[in-house]
Amino acid sequence: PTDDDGGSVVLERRTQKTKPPQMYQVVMLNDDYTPMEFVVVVIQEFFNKDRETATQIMLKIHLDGKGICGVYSRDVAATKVEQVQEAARQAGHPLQCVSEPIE
Ligand code: NFA
Repeated sequence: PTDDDGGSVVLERRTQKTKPPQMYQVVMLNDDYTPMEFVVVVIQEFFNKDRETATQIMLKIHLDGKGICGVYSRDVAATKVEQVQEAARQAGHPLQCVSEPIE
């Protein structure tokens, strides 16, 4: 019996292996027809905001033409966009939102 480890070598990892994922903001767009109340409910429901925060975001979109509802990984952002589009379609409103990479 010796102290020999059989020659295996394990190098210490001194740098991070993975970079954080690219993040995507979900941007909602203003239109002239979707009711403000519908937008507030959608933002509360799909972006997990309280009513006060959802109202502030809705008003920002209404006044500026667009606004960020949240920031997520690519897949989650794409799902949020689909959920909003489906809810708007079902309700017969033209509400639109898009996902775009940040930085
Ligand atoms: N501009 C819409 C209205 O006056 C409200 C709205 C806000 C629509 C945010 C879409 C996004 N009824």
